[in-house]
Amino acid sequence: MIKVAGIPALNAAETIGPVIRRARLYVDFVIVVDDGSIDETASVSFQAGAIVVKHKNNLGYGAALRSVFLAAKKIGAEVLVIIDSDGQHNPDEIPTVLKPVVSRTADISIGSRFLNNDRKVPIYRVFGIKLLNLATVFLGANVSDSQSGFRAYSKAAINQVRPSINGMAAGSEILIRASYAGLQIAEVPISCTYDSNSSSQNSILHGLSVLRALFIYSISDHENESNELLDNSQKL
Ligand SMILES: Nc1nc2c(ncn2[C@@H]2O[C@H](COP(=O)(O)OP(=O)(O)O)[C@@H](O)[C@H]2O)c(=O)[nH]1
Ligand SMILES: [Mg+2]
Repeated sequence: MIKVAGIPALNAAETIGPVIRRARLYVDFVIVVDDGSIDETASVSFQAGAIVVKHKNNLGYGAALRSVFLAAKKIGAEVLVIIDSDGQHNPDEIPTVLKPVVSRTADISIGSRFLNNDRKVPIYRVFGIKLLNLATVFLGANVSDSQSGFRAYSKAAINQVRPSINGMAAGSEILIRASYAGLQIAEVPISCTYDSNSSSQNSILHGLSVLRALFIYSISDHENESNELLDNSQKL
């Protein structure tokens, strides 16, 4: 079974090296999508042993995920685990997150920050995440951590649920699409650390932009979507 890790990254040169090196212990290939970074993210990633896909400009987290999915498909990934570039996730938990997908009990496995008792999520974030969970549930996917970046996908999920949203709301969009496609979603407990460098944006603005994108997604017409997605991906 070909296992691949994918890391969407923006200006992560200081943190991504150890994430890649540790992730390589658990997967066959690591793909980094450097989304228009202005630092050494690409060269640090290459030196750490990753396959590097570069976007000329910053297109957003969802666009980077789309490129991860495309690259994973090209190299024949049978399972794909996505992990953040900023060191907030523990790569030693990759086997835990992969397990439901590897054992074929689910097509998507979410590493949830809300399933263990010693969670360290700051309280204002808990509020925001719960609100975004509600929006995601409302649109069809009922999970405890709709905003987690630490997830695993089966081959069916890689092929069927490529996101159309370019920004952070792509995480929710994938779950909504997966639910509609009848894919099974599982959640497993993960740890997650927080420090002053753990966020690239103000969390209130981040939350509001996700809500806004989900609202626009919910009222937009999803007919001919697969064609649009193909067009988008060719532009990358
Ligand atoms: N490719 C890409 N990755 C991004 C972008 N913004 C954030 N990320 C990555 O997505 C992950 C989560 O972003 P972060 O800002 O840390 O979110 P938070 O931890 O939920 O506040 C990190 O690994 C970032 O490097 C972006 O515009 N493009
Ligand atoms: Mg972060």
